[in-house]
This record gives sequence, structure tokens and C-alpha cells, in this order.
Amino acid sequence: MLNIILAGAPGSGKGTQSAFIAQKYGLKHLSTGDVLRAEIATGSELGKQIDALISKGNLVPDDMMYGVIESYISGLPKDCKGTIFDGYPRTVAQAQSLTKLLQKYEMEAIMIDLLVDEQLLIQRLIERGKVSGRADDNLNTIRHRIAVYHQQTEPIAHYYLHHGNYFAVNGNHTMADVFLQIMRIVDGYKNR
Ligand code: B4P
Repeated sequence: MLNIILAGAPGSGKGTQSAFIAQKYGLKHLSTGDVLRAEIATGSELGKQIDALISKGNLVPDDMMYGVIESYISGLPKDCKGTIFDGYPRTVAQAQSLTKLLQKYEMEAIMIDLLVDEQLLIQRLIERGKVSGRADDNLNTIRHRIAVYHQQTEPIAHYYLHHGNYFAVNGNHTMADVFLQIMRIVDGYKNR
């Protein structure tokens, strides 16, 4: 089974590359951002709480995310080829929970980190904001999301580096070029 944690700053291309990887390797794609936005769309009380956090560029609490991941992993079919975890974990506490959950089901994961210059991140998200309709794709919120990323998410790179399953990718290039770099890593890992 091939499990990939796709990490990176907001706008680094996690969602974009996840779609390519899922198609090429036949993996399931779990985007926690999409799960949260789907809950918001239901108009539930929980959705309203999530909306208040996301639209300001803040992360949703770890315990709320744990429920999402726990029910996803425990419900995986036996013949699943693996999962791309797109945007999860986003804190060291989430990384620790994911390691424990994967161990419980005798699975492991590699982390692929999309590294993109800040100016490019801002440019891409502003562009996306023109069509996405997402409340968090505006300049002030983007800046806050990037700051939250540096404070809370970036440290997970050290966590996976320490565990020996960390791979960095230069995400400043075209989508096709970034995908080529990812394929080299994934193919190398599969054939190890
Ligand atoms: P997400 O939905 O995960 O989205 P993202 O980080 O904003 O973007 P992504 O990196 O996927 O960028 P994309 O491919 O679209 O998170 C949204 C929010 O949900 C978070 O801020 C947080 O509040 C909450 N959340 C999610 N998971 C959470 C968790 N685990 N814990 C707590 N809270 C959580 O690319 C962006 C744009 O760039 C696109 O328009 C794309 O077309 C373009 N692009 C991509 N690659 C490109 C390339 N190589 N060249 C040119 N353009 C490119």
C-alpha cells in the first residue's frame, strides 16, 4: 500500500498535484480542506464553527480533525491501493496522531513537501480567488494563512525528516514539472 502525505504552504499545489497522483497510481484522495468545505456547505452548526475559522485563515482544532481521519482510515476497503493525504497533517500533534493511526492498521506513509517561494504562493492564491469564490483567498487572509503555516505546519517537516520518510520537491515550476519530480520520488520509493 502506498500512502502519501502531500504537504506545503497554502497555494503550493497540494490539491493540484494530488489529483495527478491519484489518477496515475490509483490512490484515494483525501483533502481535509474539501471535507471541511463540504461540512460548511451543509449549513450545520458544526459547519458554521468551521467556516468562522477557515474564512479567517485559521486551522480547525486538532481534535475535530482527528475524528475525520479516524473514520476515514477505519473505513478503508481492504483492496485500497493507498491514500494521498492532501493537507493533513497540518500540526505536529496531527502528525503524531496519524502515525499512531497508521500503525494501528499496519500502514506507513511518506511525506512529500512542496516548497514554493512566498511571492508565488500569494500570486497563485490571488489568481485562484478570482474564480474559486473561497472566503480565504484574499490578500489579508492569505498572508495570515502563510503565517499560520510557518508557525504550526512547517515544523511537521522536521517530524518526518526525523522519522526518515521525508522528501522535498521544488514546487516553483510548472505543474507538469512538479509532477515529474513527484513521480521520480514515488517510483523510487515503490522500487526500493
Ligand atoms: P486546503 O483546501 O488544503 O487548500 P490550500 O492549502 O489553500 O491550497 P493547495 O495547496 O491545495 O493549492 P492548490 O493546488 O489549489 O486548505 C484550506 C483551509 O482548510 C486551511 O487554510 C485550513 O483552515 C483548513 N484545513 C484544511 N486541512 C486542515 C487540517 N488538517 N487541520 C486544520 N485545518 C485544516 O493551488 C493553488 C492555485 O495555484 C490553484 O489555482 C492552482 O491552479 C495553482 N497552481 C498550482 N500549482 C501550480 C504551478 N505549478 N504553477 C502555476 N500555478 C499552480
